[in-house]
Amino acid sequence: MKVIYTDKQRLHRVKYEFLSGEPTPCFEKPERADMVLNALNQHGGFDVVEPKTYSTEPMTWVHTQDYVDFLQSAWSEWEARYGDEHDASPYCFVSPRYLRHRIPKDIEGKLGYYSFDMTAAITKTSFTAIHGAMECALTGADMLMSGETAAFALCRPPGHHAAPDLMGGYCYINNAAIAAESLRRQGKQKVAILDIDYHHGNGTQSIFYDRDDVLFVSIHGDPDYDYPHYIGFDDECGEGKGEGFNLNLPLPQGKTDWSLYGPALTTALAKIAEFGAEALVISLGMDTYEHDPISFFKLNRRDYQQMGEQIGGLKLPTLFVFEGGYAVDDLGHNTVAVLDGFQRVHG
Ligand code: OKP
Ligand code: ZN
Repeated sequence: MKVIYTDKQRLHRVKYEFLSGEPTPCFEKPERADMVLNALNQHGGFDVVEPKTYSTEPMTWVHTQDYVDFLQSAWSEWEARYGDEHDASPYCFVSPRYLRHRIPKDIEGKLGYYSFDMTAAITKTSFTAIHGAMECALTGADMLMSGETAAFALCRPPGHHAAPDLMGGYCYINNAAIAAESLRRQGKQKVAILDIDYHHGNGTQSIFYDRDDVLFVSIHGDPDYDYPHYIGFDDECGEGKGEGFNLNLPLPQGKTDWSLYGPALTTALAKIAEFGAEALVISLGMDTYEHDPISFFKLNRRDYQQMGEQIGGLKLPTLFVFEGGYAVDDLGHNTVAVLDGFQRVHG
């Protein structure tokens, strides 16, 4: 299987996130991708290639132009005002209640306007990494169009929380959504996105919520108890034309092992088959692992192999797009277990 990766992703390294009121070293760090690359090399059979070059224009397929412009200029606006000592980060947000949704002129106001949490800070070189991650996903989509039956875009930073004009959850540009849209634009009539990250892919859901040509299915921790808290419930089914083309399968924190996860995956894959997908994009988050430091499912290495096998059983052209996963020591081998299981069945 071809793996698309660029060293540009290293240029995004945020210092801190704030957990329980304390600055904590950011869980989403460049070493995550290193661990995956190491495990892929150790396993063998994977061909790691550089992405092709794309302009920033595909970002506007799923994001607003003003948001893309903001991402590009945020650091220089921040630096002009605050210098380069701290990462650019919001402190205040536009609640949907009582406040006016107008774009502020000041950078601190803009950061809050375009964010839904405090985990997506911007550094001097973040945009280069964000752009590189999108290039990996687009290259993967192009590979499927030119006859590869599967590929893995090793993207960082991740993307599934990024909505049309919102960053958050370590995400800025929605790599999986852009890959799915690319497949649509190149002729795949129906594209399914299966999001198996521990956290609900709120950004991807929002992007495709009113569409019937891209099915979104997500298995994740129950948002009544977990991030992103305000979206990802099972009564969110799509709207307008998109009604019936969004499926959320929230599972309980703490007690979700394979005995609960396996049946949910079977339901998800049946929905994708019934939809008649011509291509599949997997938002591959590996934070469902039993030892993940910020998540609460109990999956293990064997389960990941099985997960891959079940996904491979759909026999669809499949692009894996990397999302979360923070148990760095095991992250690489777990990721390889999914891809290896997939290949055994899918070929
Ligand atoms: C990004 B991805 C809970 C803190 C949650 C944000 C998690 C972002 C996950 N106490 N922090 O989906 O893996
Ligand atoms: Zn996650």
